[in-house]
Amino acid sequence: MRRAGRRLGLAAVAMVAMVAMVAALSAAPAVHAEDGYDLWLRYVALAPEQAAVYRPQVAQLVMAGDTPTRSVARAELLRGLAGLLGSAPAASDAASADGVVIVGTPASSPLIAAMRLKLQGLGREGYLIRSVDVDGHRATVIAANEDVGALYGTFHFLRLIQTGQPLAALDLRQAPHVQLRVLNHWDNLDRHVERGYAGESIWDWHKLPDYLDPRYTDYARANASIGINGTVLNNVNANALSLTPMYLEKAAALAGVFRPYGIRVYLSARFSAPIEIGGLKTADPLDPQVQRWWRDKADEIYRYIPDFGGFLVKANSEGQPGPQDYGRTHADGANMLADAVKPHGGVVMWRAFVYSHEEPDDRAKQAYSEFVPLDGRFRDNVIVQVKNGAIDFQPREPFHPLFGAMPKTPLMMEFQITKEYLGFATHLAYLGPMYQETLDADTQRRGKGSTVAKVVDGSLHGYKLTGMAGVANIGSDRNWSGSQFDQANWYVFGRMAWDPTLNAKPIAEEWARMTFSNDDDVVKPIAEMMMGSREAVVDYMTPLGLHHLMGNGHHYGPGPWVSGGPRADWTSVYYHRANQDGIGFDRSASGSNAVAQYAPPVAREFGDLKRVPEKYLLWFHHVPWDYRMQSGRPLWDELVYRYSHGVDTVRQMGQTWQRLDGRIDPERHAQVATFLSIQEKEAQWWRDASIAYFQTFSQRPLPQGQAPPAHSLEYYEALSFPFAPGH
Ligand code: GCW
Repeated sequence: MRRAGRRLGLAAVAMVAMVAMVAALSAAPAVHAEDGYDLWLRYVALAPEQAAVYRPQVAQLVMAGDTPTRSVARAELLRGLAGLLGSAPAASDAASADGVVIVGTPASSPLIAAMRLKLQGLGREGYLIRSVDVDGHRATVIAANEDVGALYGTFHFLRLIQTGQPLAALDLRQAPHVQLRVLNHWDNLDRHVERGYAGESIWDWHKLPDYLDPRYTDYARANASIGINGTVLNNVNANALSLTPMYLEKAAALAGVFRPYGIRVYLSARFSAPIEIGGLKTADPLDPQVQRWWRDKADEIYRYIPDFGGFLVKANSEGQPGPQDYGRTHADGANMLADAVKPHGGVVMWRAFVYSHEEPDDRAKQAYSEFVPLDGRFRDNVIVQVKNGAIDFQPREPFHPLFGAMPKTPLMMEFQITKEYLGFATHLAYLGPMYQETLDADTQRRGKGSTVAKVVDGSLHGYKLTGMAGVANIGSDRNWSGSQFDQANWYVFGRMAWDPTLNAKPIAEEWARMTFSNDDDVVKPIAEMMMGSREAVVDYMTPLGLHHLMGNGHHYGPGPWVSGGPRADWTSVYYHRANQDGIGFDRSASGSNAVAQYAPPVAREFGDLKRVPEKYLLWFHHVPWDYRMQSGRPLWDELVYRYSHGVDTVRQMGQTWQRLDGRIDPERHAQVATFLSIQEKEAQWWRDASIAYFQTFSQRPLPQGQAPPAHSLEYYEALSFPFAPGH
């Protein structure tokens, strides 16, 4: 008896434990480790009062799920609503009660067809979301011309609920302002990610095409949720093997996963591939055999991937092969590839990040000098991809002078999402303000208001092709981007690619709501932190227009002393030009005259020491150490003040975050807190090392109250990081 009783007792205990476990598991938010994997698509339960408001508004779903895209949209809607509201709507064929959600296209939904909605002007990808009355029942319709529009509308609708917005009187119309909204993965076939700080490449080439990691689907969901419709799978420093059948089969498998989500696959093409994998003697773009090879290659690729997007090319830049190797122009090279993909509807994204073998008097001038003479000489399926600034993704650069300067050649934006120059994955730097600063910049090429955004969306010059690329910060880390907050940079890139006139702040807020909490007293401080964060990085790394002062090669940490090596324009001293007299790169008429590459009114402003915005001061001018700044301080003092201000801001960010303890799940809170302390340490390092170095030129004391660097200049110079990531 006793023994039996004891057994029974044990069994009972086990049973209770199991019941408890099952209960815990079904109360998903409580046990679900918040490691960041779910991104902004967490769909955790809303507050009961809030859910109670929404539930009757989404009681029924009328949506045919009979195409791959509609089926993923439907699954997403059910998943999202079930998570947010605790129950998914009932499927229905007709609007038989209040609270119906109707999703689809006129072709797929008789109800939508009967509504005769104004879908003109929405294109393939646009949608509308509207509160309507159907047979006397209150309903919400998400309608589009094509399935992919309905998918985007579905994500938008979910976002409304995720961020707690009312559904009662909706009247939204959305269509993307930009056609190609693409991620550029700098991922190598060995899974190393160039400038990647989030683990290895998410593409597990070795296991493809057979094993399709579920992560690929989540990647597609996340991208579709923000309107990204293209992905370049491989590094622009390309390996020709990506174009061989073995790898095309793998790329095709990925394309198959992405297709329902409206995402096309593109590949970076190595210009010398005809030699390396084609056995030809040359890659000369005017050679008929080479042209034939690329045409055949394109035909082959389209047999694997019928909706292949096209090629991205880095040519004659940083040692990459290109048409100039054969005395041909960038247009010759781009056009040859464009002709190869043209019959299939493909495009060529040809990068303008070039620099020649000969060292220029000013690297900032190169892209403009090489490309402007080619304006109008590219095929209509070529788009030239231009980095936001003329040097290289620095924490702050003035807008690239090419924007607005090629009216007859579509130009697309290239932003860097991965933070190669803004503290890798540990520094919190929300890039929304940086993207917005560039997009809002006025090229003045067609009078005032000729913003970069209007170049990019094609409206300034009537471009037929438009695009925006972001160098991805995605890797195999559970949190995708190497840190929680770097997810926001992926997010804001997608949102601004969809609409380059959006503001960074509301995007930060909506991201924070979906990612962390819907409580205003959590969202507000987070968004404030985010909004100030990039300026803080500028301050502690490269204030007042300084640039390219990072560690050599790996680009980790400060290296204003970097000199020597193969090319002067890979050093820091080339860019800051500090000496006893002052600091800064004279790009005015008395110097390299790079300002002349801007439209005259902009050139006059940037070229004039009195008018140039102080944030670009040392980008355009060499300025004496005692130059009087707007603050009244001499330049040297202002510089020191800026460095310190950057560090102080990071410290405050840390304090703000500490105050949110208990308001955010412990796992993510702790990780962010630790990263902020790393950032503070490294911000201090940047400040101290930079001040120690520049003081050897300024020969001036630190302003009152400013702490001296913790170590000697020799100490900072001796630090070495042979294994810094992403190199
Ligand atoms: O910023 C530099 C990077 C390189 C990169 C290059 C480019 C892919 O340091 O790693 O190469 O730009 O944009 O081509």
